Parts: sequence; structure tokens; C-alpha cells
Amino acid sequence: MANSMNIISSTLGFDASTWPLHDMVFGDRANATYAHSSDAAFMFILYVSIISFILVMGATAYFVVKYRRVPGKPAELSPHHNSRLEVTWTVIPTIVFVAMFIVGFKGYTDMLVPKQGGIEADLIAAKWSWTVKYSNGMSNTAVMPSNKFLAQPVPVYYMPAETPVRLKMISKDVMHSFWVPDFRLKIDVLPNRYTKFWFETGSIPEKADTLQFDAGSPWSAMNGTPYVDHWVFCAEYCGDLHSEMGAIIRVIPKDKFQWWLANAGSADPPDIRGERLWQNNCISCHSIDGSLKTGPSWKNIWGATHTMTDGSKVVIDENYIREAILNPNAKIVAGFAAGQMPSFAGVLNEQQIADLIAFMKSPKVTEPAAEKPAQ
Ligand code: HEC
Ligand SMILES: [Cu+2]
Repeated sequence: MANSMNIISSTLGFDASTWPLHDMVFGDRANATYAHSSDAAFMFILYVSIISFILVMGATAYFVVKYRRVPGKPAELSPHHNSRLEVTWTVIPTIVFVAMFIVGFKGYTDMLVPKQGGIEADLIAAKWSWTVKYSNGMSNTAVMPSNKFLAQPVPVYYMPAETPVRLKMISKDVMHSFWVPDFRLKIDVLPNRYTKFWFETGSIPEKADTLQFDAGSPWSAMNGTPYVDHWVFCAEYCGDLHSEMGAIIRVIPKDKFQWWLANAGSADPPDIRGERLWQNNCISCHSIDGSLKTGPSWKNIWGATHTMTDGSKVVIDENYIREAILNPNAKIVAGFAAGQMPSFAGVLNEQQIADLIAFMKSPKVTEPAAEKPAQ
């Protein structure tokens, strides 16, 4: 029994990536061990639809001509029963539909049942960012800067190639959906309940791009590492900057990933780590150049005096910032709405809060010093 199931599933778990029309429909080849089955199901259904369309329309056109009304010739009576014909048009479509079901169901179970071994990480969604936390508490160390297609920078998460990766996902606020088009998989990320996402990519192609860092950089040990990038999007409308909620999964060879995981934590100074955290988690609501977004700008925030909605004045120091991050509704800055900023308790640890404070004190945020902060 198990054996015959294996035969059925391996016959139906075919790869349709070389079929005509595949690249036109998908633009790109799928890249996760389970992903080709999703393309296969789609291509199979597409082909069945095209063939049925031609058969049905062709027969219709033929019968319209053949049985058209001819003056002087009375209409023939329609036969009302033909067992052979009726059995045929029931059995053939049933076989085709069952095949569609098996192809789809096999792909679905492959996607949902994680493979063991490999690594595990947490994925935290918030308005409007994705944060991956690796097993040792590390987050990303790279960022894709904004450009003409990208309104805000997005985090780059290194992941090992040819290794099962399991993500335990939770949302800090509303429902989001973690979508990696290259993996053909999209799973909701909910508040108050964990959902799971897993993937394993294939080997990195010979002619992949390679990482290049400046000679003096702590990352130069990773120079020449080949990588493949996969975009991550949010597929569940979650507010203003839903469309900017991106990230990149950068797949690198296993040994390089292990090096990165072991060495990345202390490579950059605190203000650089803080800047990266801002780019990942805060930039959608807080600018550093004085422009207003959902939240107040951080330009010159350190040491400034801000007025709260209840009229009290607060001098901005470490404790105020820490409270604003962990318990945002404790004090609300005048002119801004409560309940907008998600709490980062459980997302950012003490080290990361200290890194953010170091960034707020750094020249990038405090200059030009002559100007006093606008509220
Ligand atoms: C979804 C939008 C949003 C995100 C994301 C967000 N904030 Fe906020 N933040 C706000 C709003 C709105 C306020 C003003 C209301 C209040 O005080 O809670 C605010 C206020 C603050 C304040 C007080 C500012 C002042 O001028 O007194 C600090 C500090 C702060 N946020 C830090 C952060 C940090 C650090 C992050 C990222 C880890 C972050 N916020 C992410 C919306 C956001
Ligand atoms: Cu979202």
C-alpha cells in the first residue's frame, strides 16, 4: 500500500518548470524543495483547461454549422438518452479531477509538514516590519538600502542553503501574511497564536552573485560568498505601509551561515546595530530627518523636552525611550494617537534597546545640532 502510494505520488509530483508557458505564467523558477509541485498543479490545471476549451468550443462550432436550420427541412428530435456517452463524460473528468486533487494535496502536505533537522528561528511581524530571531538571539546584520523602487530599507536575513529552516511566526498587532513568491508559499501570521512556515532551498547555482565587503570591514571574511535572494512580502492588508512591508531571505552556503551565526553578534558597534534596528522596525513610523510619519521624528530627540497629551513635559532620556519602546501607551506625545505604536516587549532585548539609544545619540540623529527638535 505504502509502496503504491509512493509510486503514485512520485509520478504525480512532477516538475513542470520546463513545460511550455511555465515561464510566461510564473516569470521565474520556483526555489524550495516543495515549490515545484505548486507550479506543477497549476500547469496541469492550465493545460486541462486549454484542452477542454478547445474541445468544447470546437465541438460547439462544428455542431452549430452541422445542425443549422435549413429552410424546408424539419428539426430532428434530440435523443434523450445515451448511456455510453454519459458514462464517458462522467468517468474521464472524474479521473482528471482526482489527478488534480492528488497533485494539489501532495504539494500541500509537503508545504505544511516541516522536515526535521536544520535550524529553527522566530519570525515576528509588526506594523510594518518582519523580524527574524535566530536561536542565539541574533537578528539581521544586513539591510537592502532604499532605492527608486524601494521607499524604505528592508532587512536581509541570511539563511543556510540545502538545510530545512523552520520559522515559528507570531504577530505583535494585526494579521499579516508571510509570503515568499519564490517558495510559492504564503502563511498567515496571527496575534496570539503561533503559525509555522518551513522551507529548504536547493544548492546555490554556479554563477550566483557573491558578497563583497570593504577590506577593513568585520564582514570581509564573507567576501566571495555566493548567494541567492528571495523577496518576502506581506500578503494581508495591514494598514498604511502594508505595501512596504518587505524583507529579503539571502540564502548562503551552510558553512558560511555557521560562521555568520557564530561571529555576527559583536561585529558592529552599538550605534550601527541601532541604526539597523531602526531601519528594520521603526523607520516606517519614525524619520530621523524631521519629516513626520505615523510617529514623531527622532531628529535631535536625545535630551529634548517633549510635551505629552496630558500637558506634562518629559525630558528624553534612557528610561523614557525604554518605556516608549516596551510600553508605548504609558505616555503619548502631544499631537499623536495612542495605540499606533506596537510594543516591542519580547521583540527587542535589553541589548537592542541600548543599541537603539546609542543610535539616537549618534551624529546621524543629532545633527545638525543648531536646530532644536520640532515636535
Ligand atoms: C506603527 C508605527 C510605529 C512604529 C513601527 C514605531 N513607532 Fe514609536 N511611536 C509611534 C507613535 C504614533 C508615537 C507617538 C505616540 C506615543 O508616544 O506612543 C511613537 C513614539 C515613540 C517614542 C517617543 C518619541 C517622542 O518624541 O517622545 C519613541 C522613543 C519611540 N516611538 C520609539 C520607537 C522605536 C525604537 C521603534 C522601533 C523599534 C518604534 N518606535 C516603532 C509609532 C510607531
Ligand atoms: Cu502586514
